[in-house]
Amino acid sequence: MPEAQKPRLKLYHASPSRSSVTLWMLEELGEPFEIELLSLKNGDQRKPEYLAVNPMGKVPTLDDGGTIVSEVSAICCYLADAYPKAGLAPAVHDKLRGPYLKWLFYVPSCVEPAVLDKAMNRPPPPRSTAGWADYDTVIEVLRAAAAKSAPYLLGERFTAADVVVGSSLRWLMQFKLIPELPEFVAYTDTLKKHPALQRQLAKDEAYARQTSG
Ligand SMILES: N[C@@H](CCC(=O)N[C@@H](CS)C(=O)NCC(=O)O)C(=O)O
Repeated sequence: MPEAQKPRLKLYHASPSRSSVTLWMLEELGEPFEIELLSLKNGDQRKPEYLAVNPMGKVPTLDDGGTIVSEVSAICCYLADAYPKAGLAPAVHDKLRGPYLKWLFYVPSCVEPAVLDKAMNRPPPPRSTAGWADYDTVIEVLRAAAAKSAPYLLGERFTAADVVVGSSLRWLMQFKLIPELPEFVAYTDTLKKHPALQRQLAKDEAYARQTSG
């Protein structure tokens, strides 16, 4: 594609992976974007050219016209703020901004480490030292949020927080890392009706085929 016609947004992506959350986010955003597909199996994420954009050697990474952002929740937060037309983030002084940010970052800060503690059968660190609570508490907080969703975490307003929390719940239930509680199933079933999520799932299936060989 000639340089002048290239979209501003580029996602360094691997499928299936946590990067799929940001692919869904881009689909919700409705802006043109391109994908640079990495094969984790082939170790593309550890090649010098990729380490230059993300020294952690992890996907995803977003390049927005030269602004580089990594970390799933940071990318979703960035996109929602940088492209406000899509209405995926409450404004800074909106009352919903606080809970929005909390849910956006609850997944990497609390859900991931607590679920990993349990999945790896490792004793959780002492409560007062760890930045997350024990697995049961973390899951109960999520369950209560899903039970209150109407139909989204912030009520009628769909936001980037639903992209992050919803993706995490779907993925964790699929891999049996959290129980299929009726509250989680009802909430994620609502999200599955989003055409943007359906587009992400279809694209990821095709990308996974391309890089599985
Ligand atoms: N904290 C990172 C985690 C990203 C991550 O763990 N990505 C995995 C795929 S799910 C990865 O790139 N793994 C490849 C590797 O570690 O070599 C984020 O939120 O973006």
